[in-house]
This record gives sequence, C-alpha cells and structure tokens, in this order.
Amino acid sequence: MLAQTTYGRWLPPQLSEHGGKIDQLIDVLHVFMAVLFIAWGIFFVYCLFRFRAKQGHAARYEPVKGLISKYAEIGVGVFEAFLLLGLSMPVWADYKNKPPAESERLPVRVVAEQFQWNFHYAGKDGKFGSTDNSQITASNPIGLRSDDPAGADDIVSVNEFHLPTGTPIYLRLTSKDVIHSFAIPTMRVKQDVIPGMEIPIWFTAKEGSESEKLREQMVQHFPIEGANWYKLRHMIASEDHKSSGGEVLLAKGADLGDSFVKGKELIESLQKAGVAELVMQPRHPLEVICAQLCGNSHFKMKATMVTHDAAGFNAWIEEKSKGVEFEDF
Ligand SMILES: [Cu+2]
Repeated sequence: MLAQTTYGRWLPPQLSEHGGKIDQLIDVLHVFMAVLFIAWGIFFVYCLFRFRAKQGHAARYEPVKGLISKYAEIGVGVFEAFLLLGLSMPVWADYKNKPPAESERLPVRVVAEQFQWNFHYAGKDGKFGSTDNSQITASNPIGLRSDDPAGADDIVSVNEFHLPTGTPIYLRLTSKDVIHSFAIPTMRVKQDVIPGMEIPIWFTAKEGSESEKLREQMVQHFPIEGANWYKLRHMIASEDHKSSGGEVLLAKGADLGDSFVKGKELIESLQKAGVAELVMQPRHPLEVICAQLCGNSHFKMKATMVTHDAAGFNAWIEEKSKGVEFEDF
C-alpha cells in the first residue's frame, strides 16, 4: 500500500526546530534566482531584437558605457554576498557548530547497509554495547558482542527509527559497505554515511509532531446526515476508485489537497475498501530515506520514522530493552 509516496509540489512539511531557517533560505534563493532568470531572459530577447542584423548597419566594437548595467551587476553581486555571508553561513554555522550538550541529548548509532537502516539505542542503562564485525549475522546486523554486559539491554531497530520530540537527537552515522546518505526530508536532515568513519549529526523534532497526532490531523471523520464524510487532508489515492458503471471517480495518485471528499458513490467505494487509511495514504510520510544511489535496490532503502512524546518514547525503550537475543550463537 505504501509503495507510492510523494512529497507534493513544494517543500515537504517542516517538523524540526532548525528547519524553518533552512526553508527560509531555500525560499529566498529560489525567488532571487527566478527574478534573475526572468530579468536576464527579457534582456536577452530585447538584445536579440534591438541589435538584429539590418541593412546599412555595421556593428561597433567598443564596449557599452551605460551605467545601468554596471549598477545592476554590482547590485546582484552585493545581494549574492549578502545571501552567502548574511544568510547562509550564519544559518549553517548555527546548526553545525553547536552540538547539543551530552546531558540533554539522546545518542543513537546508525549503521547503514545495502539496503537497510539499523538503529542502535543504548537501552535502559544508557551504555552502548561494543560491536565486532566478525559477530555480524542476519539476526545481529551490527555485530553486537554477546560477552559485553553493556549491550545486554541494547536495542537494534531495523528500518524503524523511533525518537522523542522536543529532545535533541544526536546520531552517529556509519556504514557497513558503501557510501549512503542519511536523509529525513521532513526534518531537513541529510548527511553522507561513509564506511570506516563515524559522522555525527543532530536535530530536534518539534513538539507536536508526534506520529499519532499527525495521523489524526490527516484523517478526520465527519458524520453528516447519517453518512460518513471524510475530510482527507494531504492524502493521495493509492488506487482507482470507480463507480458501479466503471467511471473513475478518484484516480490513483489523485491529490486531495485540503478538499472534502464528496459524492455518494465515492464514499461508498471508500467504505467498501475499508477505513480511509487503508485506501488513502499520507502525502507526507514520515520516513528516513537513502539519498545516495548505493546499488540496485537503493530505491527501497527506507525506514519508517515514529515520533513519540517523551513518555511514549520511554515506554518504547522500556518495552524493547528486555534484552537482545542472539539466535545464531
Ligand atoms: Cu543507500
């Protein structure tokens, strides 16, 4: 069902604390580039017309002495310097130079491989068990050592990234095989993952961006005059919905935007297919993807991201910390 996903036409929703500034930068850059593109394009077409070959006109070879073009060029240069020195560098420095304090952050090791994401949590004791590549097996993908007591309660989550909102997450990224790129579009996080290196990256998910809340926002049920009306926001259809006569009411991939779903037959079709969640999918899935073409199954290198409030996350750690089983020893 979740094979087809899309992030919409512009930027995906922004759920991290630092991401607003990055979005602002992207917006400013795009608007500025659009203005330059249109202005230079108009000027180019004007020149083609104005200075076209004409009978009895010879070209002059001295440069133009007009001041307008000079001022325009200086203006563009000054604005570009402002973009780099005034906007980009402070935003980037603010984000990259200040790792969260050790006492506040949640450390998670991320071990990438063709084609999955392994998330290693320290568990209840807060201590990471040591790993050994020679102990890697199918059920122990990061090679956690069975003789290290610190690793007894460690959690290794394959393709499922659980995190609390409002807490700085401190990731240490490494790879078992080739270069991957750890990317969470909704958190504005992207970092190359390189074998033999451990690269730190950090971010904080905004409070209120818990998966449960988001899901509730996405699908709301409205009982009106005895019929179920669905308000399906930010959803796309994952299959065709047809009337009894075979007419397509809602085509696969249709984006519902913010509109109400209307029409008796369509609602019946939705109901027949089960609850709305089964036939529709969020337009903005919360997921970790690989942004580096890392092999023939790169496209399916994805992890689900599940955001919790602090209590929900602690409950998850509690539940999963029961101990790692090493079946293959
Ligand atoms: Cu990859």
